Amino acid sequence: MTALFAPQLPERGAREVAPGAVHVPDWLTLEQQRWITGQFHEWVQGPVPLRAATVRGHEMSVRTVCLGWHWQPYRYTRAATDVNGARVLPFPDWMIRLGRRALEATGHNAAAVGSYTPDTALVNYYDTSARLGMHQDKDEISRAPVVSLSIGDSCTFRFGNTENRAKPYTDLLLASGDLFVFGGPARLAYHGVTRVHQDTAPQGCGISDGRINITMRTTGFDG
Ligand code: MD6
Ligand code: FE
Repeated sequence: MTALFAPQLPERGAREVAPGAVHVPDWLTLEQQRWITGQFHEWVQGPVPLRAATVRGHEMSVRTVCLGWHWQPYRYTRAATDVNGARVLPFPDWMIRLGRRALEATGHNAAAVGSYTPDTALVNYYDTSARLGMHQDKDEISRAPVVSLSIGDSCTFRFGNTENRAKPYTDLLLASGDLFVFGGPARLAYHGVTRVHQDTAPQGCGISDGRINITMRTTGFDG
């Protein structure tokens, strides 16, 4: 692979945390954050509600609503057969465009940007006590980058290695409006959320309590 930043200049403030993993603080404006939060309030109206998935007998503290494809441990389906059986909302076109801009902002080349067609979004809601254990995102067939957007309270995000949940890892703050992209050699890195920082959501982001995180992905599935 050629250097990630070779073909074009990354956004100001972009930081490559590890090869293929790029953090862009303050990528979304407050107005964009507010608009996306408005969409979130519509998505949770259904047909599939926010729900805490059960993983190996334990309910997750994070609650999720999906677009395009429904994620359930550890597979994707069109219908939320582990919730209420309803088909999830379609993946919105604006999110494909936003995903492409996210790849552009993190130094991906024009071919990667133009062909990026995410088809699922996992939209997570964290209250201030929610956590997300170290995991790999590997239920997708495609290894196209994962684009992550954060809105609301900031969190401590633990970005690890591709071998196991243990060290070495890097803890960083993901704040409201931040972009994080996992691609290339970082695509299968372990990562998690160790804590959410209460009362840190900026005025005007659309949410005053808790944290919204959107990860868009390409499943690689048809139909
Ligand atoms: C979160 N994010 O930030 C959870 N996965 O709340 C993820 O699990 C994640 O941020 C893959 C790539 C980026 C992410
Ligand atoms: Fe993940």
